[in-house]
Amino acid sequence: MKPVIYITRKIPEVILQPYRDAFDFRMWEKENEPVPRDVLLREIASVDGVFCLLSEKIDHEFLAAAGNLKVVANMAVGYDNIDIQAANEHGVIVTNTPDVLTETTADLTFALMMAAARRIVEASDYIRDGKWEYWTPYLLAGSDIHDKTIGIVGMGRIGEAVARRAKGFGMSILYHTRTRKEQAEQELGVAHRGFTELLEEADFVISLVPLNEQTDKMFNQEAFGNMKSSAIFVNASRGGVVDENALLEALKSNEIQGAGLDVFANEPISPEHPLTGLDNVVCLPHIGSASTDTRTKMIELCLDNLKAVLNGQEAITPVR
Ligand code: 8YV
Repeated sequence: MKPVIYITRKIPEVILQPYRDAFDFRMWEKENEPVPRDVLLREIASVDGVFCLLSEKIDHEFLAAAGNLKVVANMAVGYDNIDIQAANEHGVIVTNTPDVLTETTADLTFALMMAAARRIVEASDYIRDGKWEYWTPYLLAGSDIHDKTIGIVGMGRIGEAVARRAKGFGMSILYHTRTRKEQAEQELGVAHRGFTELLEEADFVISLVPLNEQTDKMFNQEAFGNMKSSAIFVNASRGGVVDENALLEALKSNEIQGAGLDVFANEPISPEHPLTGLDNVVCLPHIGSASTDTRTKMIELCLDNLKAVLNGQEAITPVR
């Protein structure tokens, strides 16, 4: 009997095909709709492995409902949807998808920063809305990126990849992490700062920290108050690291100049979300790693992790 894997969203058959010798798959067949919790809890009762997305909460309730479960492969580098301690207690191995998405997510982070700085979305809408009647000297004038200071909060793999891009743009690069990254300092010429100092000095503040107890709402009223009034805040990690009410107030009162947001505290957001109503904010639907190639690599890494663990080998990218 082959191990049974439950997949919580529709995955193209062409990707699953090479793994069909190894597994029996059960899948939630809808691409655009998350599996309802009661269906999920029922489905996992007799499976060996689960392939899930961030929208699935892997907690005590889930783990108790999954009798034979040995491994959960999360299709994301972040795993704040998973209670790792609970998984450990249940003897369930958890894997994530680092590395394969680093460059793609850094591309998007940089694009979001540039879009917010140069008002790309606003400018595109300007034409679509039929507003472009004549040219004026300061028409849709934004902020320069070259020669400015970028402050990266969270200097992991994606942070370093953003720093490499910033270097190419001639930016000064500051970073904040709890422990200094001396190798990155030498290789990329980045300079470490305390959180407050970074906020005070940076023209662009980029959040790339994972969400955990220490980072929960770390970008709060005080943090936005410490930023320059010309600062642009970019969040490409998790919405939970931001106090969204404080961000909204900072943007409305011009305490900061703009924001680029790929992530929100409660996703998905609707057009009624107050942050979507501001011209100085670019909002994206959590597409950091969303290139076709990278998403395929992420799916394959999940399947390879499931295969390794269920064959009795070490997981390729375990979370501990
Ligand atoms: C995921 C992400 O693609 O990797 C992460 O942590 O946030 C994204 O890259 C997305 O969350 C799908 O699960």
